[in-house]
Amino acid sequence: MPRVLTAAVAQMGPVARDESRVQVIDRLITMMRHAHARGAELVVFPELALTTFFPRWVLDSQDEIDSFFETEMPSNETQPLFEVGKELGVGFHLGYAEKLTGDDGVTHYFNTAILVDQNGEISGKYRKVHLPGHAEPQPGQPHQHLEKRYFEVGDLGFPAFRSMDGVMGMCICNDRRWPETYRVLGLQGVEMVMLGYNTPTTNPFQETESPHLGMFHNHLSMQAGAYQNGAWVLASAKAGTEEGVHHMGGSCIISPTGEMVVQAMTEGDEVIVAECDLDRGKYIRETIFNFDAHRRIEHYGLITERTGAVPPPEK
Ligand code: CDT
Repeated sequence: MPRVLTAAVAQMGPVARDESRVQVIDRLITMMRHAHARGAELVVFPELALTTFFPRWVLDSQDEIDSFFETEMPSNETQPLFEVGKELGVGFHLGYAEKLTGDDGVTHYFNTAILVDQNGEISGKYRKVHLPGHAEPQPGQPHQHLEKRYFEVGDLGFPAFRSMDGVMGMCICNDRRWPETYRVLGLQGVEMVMLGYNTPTTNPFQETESPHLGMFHNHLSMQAGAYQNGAWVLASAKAGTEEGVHHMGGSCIISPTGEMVVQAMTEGDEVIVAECDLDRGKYIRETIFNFDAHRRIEHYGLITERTGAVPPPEK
């Protein structure tokens, strides 16, 4: 039985600071309906899809910070997206800021993504591990990137799980640049990796890099991750100029061969669709990247607890 999942990536244009959840959910539902009309059974929405990318600001009021977070999923405002998904038989990936209070009474804040199946049930959750930027504001910068201030490092690892007849995994934005992300999922046999991103076109903390490399590195990382683990990668940007900061588009669907199957052409709300054969990467995982047959972790050298780069001593 062929396992072909027709999947869409729904790129978003900017979300304004004063845009309500209801307005954003309306945009997502419109794109979900377009995706369904083109045969999609799954739609991938971006990182922090429900609000503007608030970590660009130093926010002092806890009430204001909390206003960007969801305390339940679905909530009154997000419920319609779950209902339309169920009615149409379309699953979806959604990134959002999550606030929860643990059994210990401590409040936690995560940059989170969920996968919702075609019955409107949450079938997987991931919390971002690689949080870029800083905890403290950086002086003299045109905008900040304070993910380390507003979020904790995710506590769920990189779980692969079964949903929609496939082995699914998720990561979020900066995670896509790290080979470990895909390999940890690949070691669990992942067949499809979904992710969202908010990537400023110019990184003020990386001024030695010419801007054209931004899109190259975006796609390079994901195409390598796809090929080296024989998995589909579906990536959804929040793009365009949001509250004065320009973010790259380039949302795409990449096959397990590492090939770019389809790519967004705009920096606005845009739906792209591909037929994803979940068995397409099987030959890769059984031949060139057959981990059991060829991976030689015991020969990779000494693995230490050190965290920084330590070059060998000079002769
Ligand atoms: N959202 C996110 O993770 N963005 C980062 C850019 C950080 S620039 C300090 C990314 O890797 O795309």
